[in-house]
Amino acid sequence: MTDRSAVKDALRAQRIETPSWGYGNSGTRFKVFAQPGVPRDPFEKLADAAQVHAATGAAPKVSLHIPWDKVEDYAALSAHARGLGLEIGAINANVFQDDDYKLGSVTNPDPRVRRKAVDHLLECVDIMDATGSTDLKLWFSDGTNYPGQDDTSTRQGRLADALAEVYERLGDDQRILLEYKLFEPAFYTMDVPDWGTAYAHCLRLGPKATVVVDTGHHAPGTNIEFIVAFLLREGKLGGFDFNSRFYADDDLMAGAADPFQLFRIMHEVVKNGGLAPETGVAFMLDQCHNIEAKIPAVIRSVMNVQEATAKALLVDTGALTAAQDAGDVLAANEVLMDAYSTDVRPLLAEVRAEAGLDPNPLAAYRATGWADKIAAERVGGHQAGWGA
Ligand code: LRH
Ligand code: MN
Repeated sequence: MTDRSAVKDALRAQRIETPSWGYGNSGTRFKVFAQPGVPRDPFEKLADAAQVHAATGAAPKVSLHIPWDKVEDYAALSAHARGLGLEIGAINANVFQDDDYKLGSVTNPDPRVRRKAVDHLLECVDIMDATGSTDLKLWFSDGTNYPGQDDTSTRQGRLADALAEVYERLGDDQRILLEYKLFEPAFYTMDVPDWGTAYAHCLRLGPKATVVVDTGHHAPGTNIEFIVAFLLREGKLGGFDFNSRFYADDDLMAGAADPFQLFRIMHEVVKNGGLAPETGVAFMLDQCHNIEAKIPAVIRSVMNVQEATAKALLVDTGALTAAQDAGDVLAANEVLMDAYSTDVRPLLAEVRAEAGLDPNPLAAYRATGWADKIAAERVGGHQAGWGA
């Protein structure tokens, strides 16, 4: 697809969902560093997300995390979002921070704890009804630390029962986005450790259950773009949690640690029709900005996804297919590397300028003085964070 105007149309239409928790304080088990001006509530998080959308024109949706974004009136929060030109995106359930969940949430040996966990998932569907969100994102920290600690098949049965009950509750336009993770916080088994397990559960559930690929949740060296191509072909890719990492679930800015991997992923997305809105792939960021300024970090991440997408859209698919069919290994690789080696920043600057945006979103944000404004205004109160 090297038709320049079609490439620009696709880039203009791209939408990236930002995480409410990306605007709050976060860290590691060693330290959470506070920053001046950090939001104290979901309303302020949305105000910061609106700055990202104003600067990039490509981030009108914000994912929420419950209870980190718990409010009295979710309809009011949704109206506040609309007032800022935003929309509430995925609702992330949280069954990983309660003392009751030490031995698991929906897979816990104790039926009282399983009931509590499922009730929270159902509460998140109620919140989706109130905010107009269509996506229930489920990540389970459930797992074991030692061989023999619990029975894997029994836990899979408990997981399947819980998912089936939640699936039953979904409205017609609502769906489950099931996220997998290889390890952490459990270190022997995770109950949804990989794409295969997530895919199998989603197949069993039905068409409203899809898989989320968090780019930080794989063993080092995993070919993530293979998983993406496979799930797209099966119509089971619900979305991405984009971030990047050098080692484990580092949750660094998308594309920062491995821009070539992000390009390879977006190449499979483009090639398998994943950019088309009807494919329903949610392009979400899931990151933590432990030491860097949060809003510019989110803007940079949106730009990194846009750059990877632009390079993927510039792949000469005709030449690629011809070389592949001819078995010309080097020629095929060259076609892809030509696209990857293309400096797409001028093209994206052009797309932004034609949309009436500053060609440089980071400069646009700096010019607003928002960082100083919130540092001066947001004094007192309790800065938002993971509350772990
Ligand atoms: C788990 C995860 C999940 C979110 C959390 C913030 O590691 O990727 O998507 O609930 O991060
Ligand atoms: Mn994630």
